[in-house]
Amino acid sequence: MFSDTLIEKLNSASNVVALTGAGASAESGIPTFRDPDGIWKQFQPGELASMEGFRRDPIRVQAWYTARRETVLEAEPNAGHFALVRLEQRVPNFTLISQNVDGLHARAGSVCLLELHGSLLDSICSECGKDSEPFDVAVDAEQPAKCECGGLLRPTVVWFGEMLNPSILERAWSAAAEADVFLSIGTGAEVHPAASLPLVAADNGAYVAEINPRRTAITGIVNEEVSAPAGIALPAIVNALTAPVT
Ligand code: BV8
Ligand code: ZN
Repeated sequence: MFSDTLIEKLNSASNVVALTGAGASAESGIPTFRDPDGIWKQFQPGELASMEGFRRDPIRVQAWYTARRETVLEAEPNAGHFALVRLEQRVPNFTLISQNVDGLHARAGSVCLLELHGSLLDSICSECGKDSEPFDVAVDAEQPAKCECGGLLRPTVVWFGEMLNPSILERAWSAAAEADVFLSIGTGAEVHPAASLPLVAADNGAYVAEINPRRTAITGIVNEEVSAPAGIALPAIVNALTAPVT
């Protein structure tokens, strides 16, 4: 499933970075975006995960995020999430960069976590920016959920066409540039700027391993393909590491 080289590199690494995408939550029952049964197969990204789509049909977008939040709150972190927590405890400097907005890494106990695309668990007002209780909107609702100021409530995620939080992106970029080992886990590596992070790591000499049952946009540039689900590969990789030097 994986090489001795990967284990040797992880055993001797100072800086390890993991980038996760929707595939890391697949074994928790959360649909991915671009797999055959993925979310984007039913909807166009621009329709639902963009300010234009939100303005065009706020009830539809709020109902979509309400349904996704309910799915996520019923889900549990999987063995891959927990293996990343063990890896974080095992290596000197570990940074987990996630594109996922489901909060499962935090629930599993990951500490050094950069949520590049925000979180669907929280809501804010799209006009005054005030934090709000999560909205709960059904697709047949008469009215969209609004703030006291009258502004529409939205999830605290980064939509297509929106800038990522500059300081979070900066921290992710420098972690990738300093990585000795970079693990790209469960991402199709199609969404930018996240998809550039494995390339930044590779350009700076990191050993890049991809953990994904399928090939992706970056499979051609990685040092190692671990063609297995994250929930199987990650625990096996962490179990293969030598015990930390105490
Ligand atoms: C921005 C939050 C500046 C919302 C999301 C440069 C080049 C090209 C395009 C662009 C570019 N710069 C900007 C763009 C446009 C755009 C973009 O990248 N478009 C793509 C589609 C071409 N990017 C943006 O708009 C970004 N903003 O750059 O700002 C700017 C500003 C104004 C104008 C221009 C530029 C913002 C991007 C963030 C969008 N928000 N999510 C929400 O989730 O509701 S992105 C969304 O996609 C999720 O975050 C998701 O995580 C992410 C990436 O998808 P993946 O995670 O990779 O999921 P996917 O389904 O694709 O793949 C799953 C993989 O898992 C598969 O490979 C599968 O094989 C694997 N898998 C399945 N099961 C398992 C598994 N792996 C392991 N184990 C398993 N069990
Ligand atoms: Zn408001």
